[in-house]
Amino acid sequence: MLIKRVRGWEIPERMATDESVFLNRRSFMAGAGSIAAASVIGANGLILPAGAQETSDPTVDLYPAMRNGNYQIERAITPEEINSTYNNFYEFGSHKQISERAQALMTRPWTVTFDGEVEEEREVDVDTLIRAMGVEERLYRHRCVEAWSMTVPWSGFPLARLVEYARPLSSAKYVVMQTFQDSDIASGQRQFWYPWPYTEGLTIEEATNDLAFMVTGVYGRPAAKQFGAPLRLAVPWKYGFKSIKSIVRVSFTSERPVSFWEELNASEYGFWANVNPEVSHPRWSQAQERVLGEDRKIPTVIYNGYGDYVSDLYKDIEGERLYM
Ligand SMILES: Nc1nc2c(c(=O)[nH]1)N[C@H]1C(S)=C(S)[C@@H](COP(=O)(O)O)O[C@H]1N2
Ligand SMILES: [Mo]
Repeated sequence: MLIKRVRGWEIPERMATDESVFLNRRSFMAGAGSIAAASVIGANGLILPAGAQETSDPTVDLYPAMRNGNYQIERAITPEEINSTYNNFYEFGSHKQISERAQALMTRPWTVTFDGEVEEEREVDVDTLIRAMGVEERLYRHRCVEAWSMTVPWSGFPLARLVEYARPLSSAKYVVMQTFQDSDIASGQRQFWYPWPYTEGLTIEEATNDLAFMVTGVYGRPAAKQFGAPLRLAVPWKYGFKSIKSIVRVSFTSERPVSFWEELNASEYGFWANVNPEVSHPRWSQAQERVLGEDRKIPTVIYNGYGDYVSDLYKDIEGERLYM
């Protein structure tokens, strides 16, 4: 039973029609009450179009942030209208049209807990954290394991800066992040067969690589909720599921964590999940990707084109399952 129900996950839509229709209807029924209550009323009482920002974001003055020219790319930025209405955020449903439902997420006040193998455990208000870290803009590619891709102008700060701020002990080998858990607003979390809360992890070496980025904004403004406000990860050399959204906890461990996907189906989703066109997913090829908003496919590139930044991270562990 379990196996049958989870088959709709992360398989291309054309292969998933039956399960996803079934799941959508069920989770829509479950979530309908909270959508009506919270989706479209802004903090100022105005009715907002789906995906609009609350004008009250306390960090709004930090945007648009200065673009970091080291991360330019030769690809068109995915149009915001498309990107903000085609999202993976299973907390709000196991399909792509979750943007309206995600407006139920209350992103302020928001605290982030730092714990595990750190000098001192602490809880920090997200706005205090964002101001302490500062914000810049970077253009990054994003390659979902489902073989679609996009190009996004993220704003945020290097994860390395956050690791330094957290002051991990030298025994810490991994950084583990977790998403909020609240099934009253996130109807997907009532789907009990998923191992909530969403959990992801990186080695400290990966987390302190220049490319690893904590996202606070998109398209020159604070991030809309469906993108994983107020704090999400972007690790563009890995499949998209590593880029965990709406983070409430950052822990440091000496043992490798088991992430949400790995827990669900370790034969298809592993810890490393580096993009590699030559290593197929058990159920489909990873050789090409569908460009979101464009009617074409392009070849996928090893490490999603970021090999110059990250290939050294893996040179001594080539025996591991690096590409799944
Ligand atoms: N908490 C959480 N984070 C998540 C997901 C999710 O379902 N829940 N989906 C992941 C996947 S599979 C992808 S492709 C990206 C999608 O990001 P986007 O919606 O901004 O395109 O978010 C990732 N982060
Ligand atoms: Mo994904």
